[in-house]
Amino acid sequence: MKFKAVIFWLVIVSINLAQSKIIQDGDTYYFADRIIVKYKNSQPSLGKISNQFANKFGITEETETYSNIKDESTESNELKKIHTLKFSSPFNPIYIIKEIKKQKNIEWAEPHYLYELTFDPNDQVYDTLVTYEDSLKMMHLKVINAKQAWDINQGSEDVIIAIVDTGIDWLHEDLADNIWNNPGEIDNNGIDDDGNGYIDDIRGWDFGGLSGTPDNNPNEDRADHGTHVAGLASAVTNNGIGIASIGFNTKLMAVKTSIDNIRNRWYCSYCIRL
Ligand SMILES: [Ca+2]
Ligand SMILES: [Ca+2]
Ligand SMILES: [Ca+2]
Ligand SMILES: [Ca+2]
Repeated sequence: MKFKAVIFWLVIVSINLAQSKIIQDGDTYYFADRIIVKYKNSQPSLGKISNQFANKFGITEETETYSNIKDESTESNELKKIHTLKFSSPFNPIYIIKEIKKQKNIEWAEPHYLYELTFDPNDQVYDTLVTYEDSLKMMHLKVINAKQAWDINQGSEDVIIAIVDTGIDWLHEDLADNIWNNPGEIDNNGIDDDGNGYIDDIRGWDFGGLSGTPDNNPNEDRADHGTHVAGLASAVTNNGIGIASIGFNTKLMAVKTSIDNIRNRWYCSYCIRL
């Protein structure tokens, strides 16, 4: 049997995580000293596994994998059948899994996999968090688990986010590369080239204008709100400066709905309250 076990022995990477060794098999990582099992029946216990098996593999600890579940729904009761088994023997978990599946009460068994988070932006504020104020600036990313989401999706240039606000400073060093440019419009020729009803709308539109008259320049008249919101949505990220943003590969369209130098009042195409 020992010779058979050698077949399943993979290189144990000499890294420790909370004093547990991790096995690397190609791009896959899993704990070397534990497996996850699901029992077929309820109220599982170590006694459901034969003593011979437990002794052979040195099973030392068994815990409910989802121990914080309190309700008695059908789904929860199924999750309660999932347990983590720790063992002290040097066998590879893959081999133990193969053997434990022969136990009649085991529905399935698999390694305790580890998933590596690969993206960690280097933006100055995100990376250093040297001050309390910096940590507040980036707290929203932690609250929404942005780091985990970035490993799945970081936004797309095909997505254009219209920031309907007080305009955007599109020359801002942490925004400029993500500002949308209207591909159907030729700048400053006095012609509505794309026929959308707006002349020379290169980066968006200013519905408020200087004094209530719309214009084609939705630049924020003063650093206030719209530029901030644009940065939260799609500041250039992993560029070593400024902040990290949520969907940083998306493009930003400036739709200014405020009148220059007026705040705390609102304006729209149909109504003005000043
Ligand atoms: Ca146009
Ligand atoms: Ca034009
Ligand atoms: Ca303007
Ligand atoms: Ca940045």
